[in-house]
Amino acid sequence: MVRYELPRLPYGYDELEPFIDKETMKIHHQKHHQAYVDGLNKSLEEIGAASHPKYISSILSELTSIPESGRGNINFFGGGFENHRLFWEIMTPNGDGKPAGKLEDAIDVYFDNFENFKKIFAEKAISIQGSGWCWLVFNQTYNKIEIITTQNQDSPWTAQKTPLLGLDVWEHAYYLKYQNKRPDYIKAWWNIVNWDYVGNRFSELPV
Ligand code: MN3
Repeated sequence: MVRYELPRLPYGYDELEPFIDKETMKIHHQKHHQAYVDGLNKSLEEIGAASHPKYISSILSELTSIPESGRGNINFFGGGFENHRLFWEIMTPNGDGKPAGKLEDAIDVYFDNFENFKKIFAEKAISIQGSGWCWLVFNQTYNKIEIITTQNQDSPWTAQKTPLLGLDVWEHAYYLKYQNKRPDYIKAWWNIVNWDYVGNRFSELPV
C-alpha cells in the first residue's frame, strides 16, 4: 500500500449549501480529514507497516493482527481516514432525497418505511454521547441491514459490518452553523444524501 492521501471531494466546498456551509466543509476536509491521513501514515510507520499490503478497511476488520502498541492509533486514525472518505462520497448537491430499488425494499423490510427509518436513524444519531458516527450497515453475520452507532472514529468494519451510509456527529461537522443543535443538522443532512451511491454500495455487496 502506498501512503494514504487526502481524497478529493466530489463537489465544491460551497455546493452542499445551505445544508452544510462552505467554511465547515473546508475545515472538515482540509484540516480534520488531513489530520487523520497524516496520523494514519505515521501510525503505520511506527509499527513498521508503512507498506502494509492491505487497504485500511481490511486492516480495521482484523485489527487484532496489528501489534498492540499501535492498535489504538490505527483504530483512531485509520477509522478517521476511512469514515471521512466514505462520508464525502455519500453526500451530493443533487440528491433526490430517497433510496430506490433493492435498498428501498430492504429498508421497507427492516424499518417498515423510509420515514420510519429516518426517524430511528436520527434518534440514534442524536443519542450518541460526545463524538461519534451513526451508520446504516450491512451485517455480514446475519445477512441484514441495521442502524448502529460508533464512538469517536471506531469503524463498522472492526465489528464485521459493511458501512453503507454514515453520519459524522462530531461537533466539528456542524458546530459553526448549527452550534449545539445536532437535531437540526441531521434534519438538514437528509437533503444531501447521495442515495444512488448508497444504493450501489448495497447492490454490489457479495451476497
Ligand atoms: Mn469529522
